[in-house]
Amino acid sequence: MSEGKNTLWNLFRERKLSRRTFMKSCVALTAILGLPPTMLNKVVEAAETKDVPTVLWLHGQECTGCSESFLRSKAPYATDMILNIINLEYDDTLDAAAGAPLEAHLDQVMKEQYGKYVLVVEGATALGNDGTYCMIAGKPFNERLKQAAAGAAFIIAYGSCSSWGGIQAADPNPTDSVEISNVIYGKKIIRVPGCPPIPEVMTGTIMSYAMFGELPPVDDQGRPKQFYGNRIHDTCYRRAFFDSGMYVDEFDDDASKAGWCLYKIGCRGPETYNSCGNLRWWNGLSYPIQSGHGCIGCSEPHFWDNGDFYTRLPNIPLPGTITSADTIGTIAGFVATGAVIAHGGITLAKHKYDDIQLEKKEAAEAAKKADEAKNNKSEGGNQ
Ligand code: FSX
Ligand code: SF4
Ligand code: F3S
Repeated sequence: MSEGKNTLWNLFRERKLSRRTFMKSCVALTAILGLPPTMLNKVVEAAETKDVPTVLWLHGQECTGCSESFLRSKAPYATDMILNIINLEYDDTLDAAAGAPLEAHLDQVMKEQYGKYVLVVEGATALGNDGTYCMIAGKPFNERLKQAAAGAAFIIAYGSCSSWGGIQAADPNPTDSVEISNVIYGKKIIRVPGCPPIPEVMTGTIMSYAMFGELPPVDDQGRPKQFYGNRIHDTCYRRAFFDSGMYVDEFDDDASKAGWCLYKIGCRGPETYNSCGNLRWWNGLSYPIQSGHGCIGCSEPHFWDNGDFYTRLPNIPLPGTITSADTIGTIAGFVATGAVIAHGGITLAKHKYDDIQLEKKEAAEAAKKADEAKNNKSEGGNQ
């Protein structure tokens, strides 16, 4: 593949896709690269002149939820990404081919594109019993992983399993499973953790390399800063309730129906770094907290072993105070919300909460009246 031949624009033309479709993909790419709209021209120029990257995608110990998440990405659509935007040469989960011919193809691409391809790895790798707990095409996955890593330009650990070991490395870790960085040396590994991760983060990382020859800036854990710079708690739309001491005490209680903060039923948002509150899933449709469940910290190292998912984090202080959420929650429980209702969002939720209480009271009164009427009637009938 020579420089400039296998460009995004050429691929679109070969597939008889219109300039309009090409431009729409460039707009989507500009957004996932986190660039302002004014940079669209630069993205278009790069898409017309730079070769699309060859990607090899390996699967180790995992549930394949990461691919499930990726396949539902909409900005850009996963089909666009796989068919038009990257040159996906191997993915043993998605490929129609299988067995020896597919493995031979992988060998060929690794040889021909040595030093140039992007390696995406889903899942952890097993060291126990000489790696035989995870076999791919008759060989320990661990061997295939090291072989593919040797010729990669860089590696993306896609998901918490390849990033941190994930569920199979959780106590008691019967297969001696480890994160991929434990067996790969001297290579740049970008971590895109989450169980599953947000697909646009990986797309953005690959395309930033493809378009501008640069990887995005990463934090000290190797995660793209742009996507892992904030806590879930910092972008949470329920945050005003946390700050005001308005908490759900148990699933399905009235506070839960009114959308209050989930901290007390185990939300780990205050200690978890990810972009769920901004990007969400399925084209921005939802994420765990929006569905009524606390964040379980799925992008953090060893989150399966970090304690019970439904026990609250201890002593998380409120912003600018030394008061913990527990203290203010207790106060709020008794004092209700004189100062609290100044906040517009809170006021609405308080009204909603009050409405629920009123409805309950009215229903109880109606039931009581109905009972009384029934009793009066039967007493009358007995006379
Ligand atoms: Fe792990 Fe991914 Fe969780 Fe599952 O590939 S990060 S168990 S969503 O599938 O590896
Ligand atoms: Fe949101 Fe959880 Fe923080 Fe509450 S504790 S504001 S639900 S992230
Ligand atoms: Fe995971 Fe928490 Fe986001 S559980 S999906 S990091 S809200």
